[in-house]
Amino acid sequence: MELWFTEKHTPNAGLTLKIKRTLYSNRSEYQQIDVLETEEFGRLLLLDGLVMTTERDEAIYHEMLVHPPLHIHPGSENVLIIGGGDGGAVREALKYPGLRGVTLCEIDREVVEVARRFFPRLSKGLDDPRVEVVFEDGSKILQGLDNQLDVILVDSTDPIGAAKALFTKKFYSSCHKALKEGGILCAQSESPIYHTDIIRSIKADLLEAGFQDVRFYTAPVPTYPGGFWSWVIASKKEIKISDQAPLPREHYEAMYYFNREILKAAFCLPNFFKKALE
Ligand code: AG3
Repeated sequence: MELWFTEKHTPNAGLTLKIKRTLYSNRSEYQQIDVLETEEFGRLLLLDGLVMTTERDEAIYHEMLVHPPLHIHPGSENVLIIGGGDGGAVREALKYPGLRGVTLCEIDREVVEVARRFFPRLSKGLDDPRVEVVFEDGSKILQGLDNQLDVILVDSTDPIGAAKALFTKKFYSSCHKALKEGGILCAQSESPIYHTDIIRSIKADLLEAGFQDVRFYTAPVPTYPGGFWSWVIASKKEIKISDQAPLPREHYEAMYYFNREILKAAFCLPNFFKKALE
């Protein structure tokens, strides 16, 4: 018997993967969590039936969530990651020698436990002494923070359920307040193929929340809707893509997707995306 998993991206299209076996399946306090072993993409993490990450293409997503912002704001000392309980974003952030501390704020303790058990390549950074893991609602952790953070990274699910609050003007305003003068926010911002309405409202809300410069960039993520993904950087001052190389050379060589040419190229948007943002 053959087992196949499908995530529907619209009522009429989706991604289908052949499954070897189910490794984990449980309803946590917040969501349904499943880990499946696929033929093509290695282990697959699902939250509420949506693809969060796979062993084969996670590096593209996590490198592209972390390195563009940390190259645009080199010298960052502290990073707050909201969501991202699998640890992939933490792993990438730890590559910066100047970094003093990373706080991971994940709402669901069970996601971190599952990542530690089934995705050691992603979660390995969580035990680093520079990392603090906090189990809290990402929209609440910013309360009371004022002018304190260099970088906030939002590694959320789609804007449904618990993550909905992370796509609001209110949340962006508390990020703006929590960030230092030159601080930046970088968030995953869904698929340019299917979610241009969401992308447009992210842009409008970030500008209304007070950010001076808001720019999107893209990369392919084969297992996400449309196979093509976007991220947004919001800055309190003009975004400048510097020529600095803040990482030790061996990290650039070992990366799967990111390099300094990609850093510039990723901000060049296709016409349909530019028009959607007008
Ligand atoms: N964060 C982005 C997941 C969005 C995917 N959406 C979907 N499959 N419908 C994933 C967390 C990885 N650290």
